[in-house]
Amino acid sequence: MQILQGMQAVVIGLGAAGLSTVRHLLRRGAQVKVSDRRASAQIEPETLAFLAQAGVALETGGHSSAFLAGGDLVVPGPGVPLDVPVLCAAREQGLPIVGELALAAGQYPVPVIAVTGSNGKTTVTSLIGDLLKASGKKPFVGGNIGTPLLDYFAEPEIYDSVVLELSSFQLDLAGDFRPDVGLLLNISPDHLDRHGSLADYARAKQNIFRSQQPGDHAVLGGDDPAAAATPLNAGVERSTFGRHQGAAARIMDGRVCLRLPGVEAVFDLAQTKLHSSVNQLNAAAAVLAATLAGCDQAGIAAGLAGYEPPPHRMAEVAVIDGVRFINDSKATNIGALEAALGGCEAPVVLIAGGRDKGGDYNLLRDVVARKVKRLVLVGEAAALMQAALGLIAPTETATTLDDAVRRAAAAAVNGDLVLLAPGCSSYDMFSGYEERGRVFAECVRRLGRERSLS
Ligand code: UMA
Ligand code: ADP
Repeated sequence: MQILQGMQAVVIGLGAAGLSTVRHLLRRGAQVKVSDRRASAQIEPETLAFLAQAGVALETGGHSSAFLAGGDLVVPGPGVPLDVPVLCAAREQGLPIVGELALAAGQYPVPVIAVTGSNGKTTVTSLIGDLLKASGKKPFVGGNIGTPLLDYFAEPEIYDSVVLELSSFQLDLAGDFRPDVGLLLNISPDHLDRHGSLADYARAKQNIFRSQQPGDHAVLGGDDPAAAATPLNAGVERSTFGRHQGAAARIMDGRVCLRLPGVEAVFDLAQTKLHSSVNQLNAAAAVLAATLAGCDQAGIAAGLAGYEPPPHRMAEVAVIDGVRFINDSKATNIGALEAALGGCEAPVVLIAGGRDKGGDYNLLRDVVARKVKRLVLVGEAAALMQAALGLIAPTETATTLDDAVRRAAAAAVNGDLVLLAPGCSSYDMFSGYEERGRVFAECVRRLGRERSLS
């Protein structure tokens, strides 16, 4: 979507992405209005001062269709559901509704690598960023990972490449966005409360490839049937990663074996922090993408060796009386929980639950039967999970996370794992997965101190 001088844009949602969009539109010479459902007292004073100084009209306390008057386009933030009344009104008025990704489409003057999938996006995006840096490049790393993707345009001269983590919300409104290298890691049920069906959610994810042209690269998680079956445009170069035969980045015995036309290399993950079974997959995806983006073997090896995984993902918190306590608070959907359990070697006491996202917990029956010796449920989804899994493993319900940790510790013996992998969002009890992970770690450490005193 070309922004022309003097166009009037209406931004809906003044979060991190919305504010970045406002700044971008102003840089491009548009007139900008912004609407947020929060009361103005809840908006940061510096944001209010910036908007006033830049002459941006602000509507607070909700979105009215009257605020659309005079607008040429509407840009909702990624967290704004596409069926809210103000967007329905915009559609009725024939106003284009474009996302931040559509605004960025065709604008990055450097190679773009974009990563999506239900799980592993943040790990793969940050790892590709590290592999590029270790190869001497200067990537902008942003998108759903935290730094809004339009922030690139504030200082484009300092970057020679762009690495983006993209959510299904962002890809829903992708416009003509076209990555040079696009990655679809896997597809499992997530955000069905917003997308309505798995088919619609998968379609949003597959939008990452919709505008690709001959010579562009599509990297697919070949072990994941839904990702592997993604249709691509004619002439797009397809390659896969995983444990299957024929993968361009194949995992064998804890190593990534890379085979592309003119390139053969092996990267051993044993001495890196990417040795877990899910992180082996993430490493293979990142190595493949970085190679397609022109990194050499030495840079990739150095990047893998120095990589520090982001927190709250399969992180060991403590070992108490021979029981390992693992924080995987970021496992916020069923696919992540399944992958976390699938990679556990010891008997697991699983702490799960939180706010339900509309997925089917019956999909977990097989892995729970194989790996879980006891299930401790918390939060709003406890009853739904109990109904699906209560007959598969001995199950109990806890009132708080502290209660859950104590119950789990009581059920575990030397050699077991206590795993927090909720399979749900955290918003019923916490401000986000980070707070949930921090509280879990505090509860575990407190228990450790009490045990050492007794
Ligand atoms: N708002 C409205 N009306 C609505 C909904 C929200 O006015 O109907 C307002 C809220 O009052 C708030 C703002 O919109 O002021 C929140 O905006 P947002 O939900 O679009 O989120 P941002 O703060 O802009 O953060 C977004 C991403 N959030 C979502 O997609 C929900 C961040 O991903 C991302 O890091 C950031 O842009 C920078 O690119 C977070 C996320 O949870 C990590 N993503 C989901 C996930 O990973 O599962 C998709
Ligand atoms: P995302 O950004 O897609 O949420 P993260 O890298 O933050 O992905 O990891 C989120 C959760 O998914 C973690 O709990 C982690 O254990 C799990 N996970 C990470 N990589 C994968 C993968 N390749 N397949 C399945 N689950 C994964």
